[in-house]
This record gives sequence, C-alpha cells and structure tokens, in this order.
Amino acid sequence: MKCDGCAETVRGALQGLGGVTEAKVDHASGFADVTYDPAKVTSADLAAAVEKAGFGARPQEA
Ligand SMILES: [Cu+2]
Repeated sequence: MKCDGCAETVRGALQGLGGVTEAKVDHASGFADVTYDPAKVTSADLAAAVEKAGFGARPQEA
C-alpha cells in the first residue's frame, strides 16, 4: 500500500464482507485493524478479500 487510495480500496474490500463491523487501514504502517464476527467470517476470508483487491495480506491475531 502506498497511499490513502490503496488503504481505502483495502478498507472497502474488508467492509464489503459479511460479518465485518469495522475496518481501519493505515497505509503508512501497512496494518489493517479489523473488527469482525468470527462466527461469520474468518481471518483467512479477510486475507482473501484483501488479496482479491490486489494487495498482499498476512493475518495476525490480536
Ligand atoms: Cu495508493
């Protein structure tokens, strides 16, 4: 991710998933902070959505 536009693309991809209540993406650090319902969506689903949007992702549990 290089700019806010990228962060916004990733944020939109994450928030488009069912079960995601909040997604915060910081292009400077490269981290996304996602609040989601684990009964509806998994971290692997989140990573897949980010990859589909054209970015790399590596799930990291809080
Ligand atoms: Cu960008």
